Amino acid sequence: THFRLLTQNGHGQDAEEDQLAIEVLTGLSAQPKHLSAKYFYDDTGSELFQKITQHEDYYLTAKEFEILTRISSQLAHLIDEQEIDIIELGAGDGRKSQLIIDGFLKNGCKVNFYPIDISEKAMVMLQENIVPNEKLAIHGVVAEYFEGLKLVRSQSSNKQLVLFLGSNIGNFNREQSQGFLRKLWMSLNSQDYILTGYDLKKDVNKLTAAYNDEAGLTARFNLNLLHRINHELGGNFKLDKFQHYGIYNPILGAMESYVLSTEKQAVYIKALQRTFQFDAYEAIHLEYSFKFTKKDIEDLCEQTGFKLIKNFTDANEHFIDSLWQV
Ligand code: AVI
Repeated sequence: THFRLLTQNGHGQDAEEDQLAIEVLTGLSAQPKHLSAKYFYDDTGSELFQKITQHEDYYLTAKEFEILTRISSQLAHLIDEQEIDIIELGAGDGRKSQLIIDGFLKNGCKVNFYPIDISEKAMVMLQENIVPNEKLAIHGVVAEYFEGLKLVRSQSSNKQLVLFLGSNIGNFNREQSQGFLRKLWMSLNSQDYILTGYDLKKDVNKLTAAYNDEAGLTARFNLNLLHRINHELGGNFKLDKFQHYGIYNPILGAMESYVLSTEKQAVYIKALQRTFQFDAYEAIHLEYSFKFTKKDIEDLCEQTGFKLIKNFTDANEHFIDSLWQV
């Protein structure tokens, strides 16, 4: 197996730090305060997230594993090709990708695997987890989703299967996910496929536990964003004076993550040359994790131009991987 790392010109560490600075300035000046979950995934954040996915309380990953294990050969028969590009958006550690790749390899299909992830750390973990095979070529892309997709599509003309797993789509609000899927539909060729993972609406206690795991990994994961700001922008957040708070909003149908300032305090951020005031128990909103019904998924498909081929679910119907075609 050859592993090739694709990166783009002009997109480096500096640009990313500027982006983070702008985001922090905007978000901490706003009322209510917010920061984007996109910035969770520095090296520490990516490692913490990987640990979350292996924790029992965070059932999403295990359920999707169950689904992908069951359907991997079925998928390869449904998409019966000699050669295919599998493009994964937010590939993470590659353990799920492997299941799908194996189905195609067993079916005699040559696979070009293009994992796209904003975390270089994720790409390294992935490289360690994917088993080499002579019919498999891997081209890792460290980039944001559409930047990466554009880069990949400029290099190939095979039938494409885009993977967007793990309920990554849940981190968009309803409008953003529509926009995202429409953009995806526009950038693919007729007959290409996408397989998207959706976490389903369910018992609130189950949902709440998944975002407040016993081991405190989710708390560390969220607080790590403050640590990242300290580290990269010269902030002086005291992490022990902030508290993680994860709660389900049944009107939105989303888990919401916050960090709360446990006392009145000021935080200085050197790169911004600014001090931000926090009231006691003031919140910074960090993340939405939207949850779906089957109907939500069907509507989303209809609204974004795709054709729904099949919904695959686990035995407890906690999660759906939905296969759509352009
Ligand atoms: C990556 N994403 C789908 C995760 C989620 O469930 O929203 C991120 C996460 N946040 C807290 N735990 C996991």
